[in-house]
Amino acid sequence: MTTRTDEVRRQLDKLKRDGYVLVPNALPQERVEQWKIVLYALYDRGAYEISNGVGNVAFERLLALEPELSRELIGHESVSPLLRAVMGKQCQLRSLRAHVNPADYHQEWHMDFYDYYYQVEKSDAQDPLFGLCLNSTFYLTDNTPDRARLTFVKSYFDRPVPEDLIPFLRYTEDRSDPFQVWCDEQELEHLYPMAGDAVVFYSHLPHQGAKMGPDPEGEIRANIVLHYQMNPMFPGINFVSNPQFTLET
Ligand SMILES: O=C(O)CCC(=O)C(=O)O
Ligand SMILES: [Fe+2]
Repeated sequence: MTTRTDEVRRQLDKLKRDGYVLVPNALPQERVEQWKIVLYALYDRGAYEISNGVGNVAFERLLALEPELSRELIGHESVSPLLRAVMGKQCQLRSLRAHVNPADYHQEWHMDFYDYYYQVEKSDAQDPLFGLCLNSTFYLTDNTPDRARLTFVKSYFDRPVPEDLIPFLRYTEDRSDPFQVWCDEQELEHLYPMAGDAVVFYSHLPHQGAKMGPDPEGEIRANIVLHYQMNPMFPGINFVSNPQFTLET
């Protein structure tokens, strides 16, 4: 019999080895259905912040619009052992955003944390802290191999992409852009998260979502992405002043 502890250990091993792991059955179907109703209604009303050329439509304000549903996803029990193992008490929510893909969808190869390897230069500091981010992406529709996928470039968990590609680490719809071509040529791993599954991964890994054809009726491809960042000065750290008033003000 595989216990929950065995399962978490296996997931953590995979996360440590490759930088990504699929967490099956993270959300019950009932919750998946609730979220789909919310997102499809927002989409029908045109209440989204982004609609881009690769087919992603994004909702950025769910914390305000759906506080109860959103709150439950923050440090959700299905992914919290993984977040806890990597970030411990330094784990802080950075952003929560959902996507639907109503039309053709072939995402640009990207990292969510493009600047992970370039933080020293970007911060222009003598002793910068090195930030680290994790994604927990919850899928609301089935990504079966004939229908859709999430793909990672393998073996780039602990090394940067070749230096000559740095200028091309940005949003583009041009499939012949050098970073796009380079990713296509690497060893890849396709994940097929089903409705209710989550994928936890380091945000600096190159990845790409896609769908193959039209969605089944009433099943627009959808997901919710929570980014977490390391906060070394988390509120529980002992310091002479309390930052809360200042942060909120
Ligand atoms: O599955 C997808 O559409 C891509 C998801 C993604 O880019 C992310 O979770 O950061
Ligand atoms: Fe992403």
